[in-house]
Amino acid sequence: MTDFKRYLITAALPYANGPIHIGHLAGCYLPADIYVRYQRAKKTDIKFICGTDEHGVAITIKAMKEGITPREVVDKYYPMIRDSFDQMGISFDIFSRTSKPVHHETARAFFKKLYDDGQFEERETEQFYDTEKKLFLADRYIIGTCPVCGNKNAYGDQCENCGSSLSPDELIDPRSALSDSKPVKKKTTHWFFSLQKFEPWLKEWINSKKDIWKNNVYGQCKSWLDNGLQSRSMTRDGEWGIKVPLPNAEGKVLYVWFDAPIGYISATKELLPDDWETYWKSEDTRLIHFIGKDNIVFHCIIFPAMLKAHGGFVLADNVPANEFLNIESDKVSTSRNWAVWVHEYLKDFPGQQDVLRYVLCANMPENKDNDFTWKDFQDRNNNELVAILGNFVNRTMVLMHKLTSGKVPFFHPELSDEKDKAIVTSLQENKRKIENALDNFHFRDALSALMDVAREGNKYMQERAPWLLSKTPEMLAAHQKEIDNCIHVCLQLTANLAIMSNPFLPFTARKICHMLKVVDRMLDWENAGSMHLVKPGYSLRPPELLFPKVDDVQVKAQIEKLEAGAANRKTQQRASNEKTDVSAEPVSKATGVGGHSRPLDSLIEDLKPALSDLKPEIEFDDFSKLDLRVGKIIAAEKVEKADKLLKLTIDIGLEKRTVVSGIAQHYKPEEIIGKYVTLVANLKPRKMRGIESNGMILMAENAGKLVFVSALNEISPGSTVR
Ligand code: B3M
Ligand code: ZN
Repeated sequence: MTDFKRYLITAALPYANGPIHIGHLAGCYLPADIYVRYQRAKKTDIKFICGTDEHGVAITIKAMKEGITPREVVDKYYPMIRDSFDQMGISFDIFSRTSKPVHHETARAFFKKLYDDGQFEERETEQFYDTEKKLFLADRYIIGTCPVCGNKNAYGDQCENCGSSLSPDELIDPRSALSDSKPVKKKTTHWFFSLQKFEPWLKEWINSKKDIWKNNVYGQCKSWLDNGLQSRSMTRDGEWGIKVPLPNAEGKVLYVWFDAPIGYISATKELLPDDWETYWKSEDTRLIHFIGKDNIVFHCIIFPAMLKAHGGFVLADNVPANEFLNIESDKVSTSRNWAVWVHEYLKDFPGQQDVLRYVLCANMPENKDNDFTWKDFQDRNNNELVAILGNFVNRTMVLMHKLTSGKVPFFHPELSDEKDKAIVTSLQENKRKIENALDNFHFRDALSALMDVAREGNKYMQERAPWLLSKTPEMLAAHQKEIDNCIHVCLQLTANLAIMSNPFLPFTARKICHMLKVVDRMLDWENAGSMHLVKPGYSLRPPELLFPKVDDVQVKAQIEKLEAGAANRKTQQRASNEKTDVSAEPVSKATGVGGHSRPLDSLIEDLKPALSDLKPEIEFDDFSKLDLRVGKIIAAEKVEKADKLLKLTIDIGLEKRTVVSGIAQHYKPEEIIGKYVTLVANLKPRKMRGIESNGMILMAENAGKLVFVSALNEISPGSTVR
């Protein structure tokens, strides 16, 4: 086995045609980040490379959909994607873009080298062409009747009804997915890379990975190789992309899957202009590609063959691809808007990045597709992060402030017993378990060993029960040394938890360091397992809350948001289908970077919620009949046997009104006292559940959640609204 001197870690380059969702995180970026943070803590020489994939049909089609240029598409999504990763703590050393000049140059030079070495065959072929959109159509964008089962909406590469794999020529009545027009056959010339030339070498190379790579990855490669490899065209017709560096190649660009993986090399060049070759061209570099399962063939067969053909580059040592993450038991689909978007999560759960990191790691689809549900999110937060990890750290800190005057107590070895020994043994065992699991890309096992450290800590504290020894000042004085020992041990465990949680929960690790008044350097992995991390006699900061509880209202709001988003998409799709009759746009196929169906879904993807239909026009007089007033809620209570209703008392200056309002599923009575509202004050009184309601408050609906319509500044109750 090679003794590696440095690591080069790549994470799949997401298409810059939409935001990132949690499927992407769980599939590829989170495992990569955990791995990299762990290696950095071990002082491994490591670079973590990523960026956006900004070429290809996925971008062109998104541009067509939005009525903007491809450049505008990538300029819109690049910062969004970059910021989502950044805020989630995905700690790339560089997050570049394939539209940068350094990449264009690198990819063109790579192509040219292969061309000069005779690796391409120039071939004229006939391809389907959309005369309306003036585009050659990729197989996936041709739709027609399946010759096998008669499904009218089969794709040019596959029928999703019967599973047959097809070629566009086999479709009956083919039509363009982009314009619905009948495509024509047109001649075009392309450059084909003879993959089959590399078949014997690939077979041997992949075979050497048999016992090292994950089964799913090795299995896919093997079946590709068993089916025999064919030449693949490495160029496309089009304007958006990297121009083919040949004199007779007007209107031709590099195939996106040719240029994208070279993006890893160009981004490294951008990061290390003088040193990138050390990383890419030394045998003792360990190259690891983190990807989602639908990118396996590109990273394990085509890119290695390209690198081999070029010569001089290292090849992937491992490609720990993950499977897909489903949401609430349903496949992620950006076209149906069935997704949890990272930028929205960050808004809805500010400061709670580690909760998402934790839940996604705990459910990581390592060997099979897995499911994310909001209920599980709540349970894992409340029952694991809050109840086990947060609770241990919090109790330790509180006890230290109460029983050892806010200082790290000394340890009195003469009172040490078996329990103290056992806790250290188990700490070190769990440390080894984490290392072993992370070294083998078993992230879930690693996380569960981390939680075992906190579990053991809670057990130790519970057995020592210092609170029982300190009921009176006399007792405290008598037992001070035992209490000191317990708190000392728990503080050392807390410091260990910071070190060991750092790869998974980097925000939490830093909060713990802050409380313990230690510098981030303590997080170096070599410190893990030590019981001498915080120094006796030092005074520490007050405890900070690590994980707030997630309540039912939040969970319900998220589920409603998901469902409302999906429903909005449906209405919109229906409306747009009626207009343009594009009844058969390709929907989801397998996904990109561990999510689902990025390029294809994006055909009909549009994240803006549909505007509901406007009501018919009214006269000003109709409007002026309304007496709208600013009011302030001064009391609120549940209405018995009516789970939707709250009885509110509203101060409108001159008087206090009783209003019954249907907001009980959105707000608890105690959280709305003092809120300013807009009241329709002259609405005819109405009895609900025996209570007379005098008016109605205005609410706006936002993705299923009701919010109060109120003036931005607090103004006196009774003010009129005009
Ligand atoms: N952009 C595919 C995807 O998002 C692609 C990955 C490129 S990695 C070099 O599915
Ligand atoms: Zn079929």
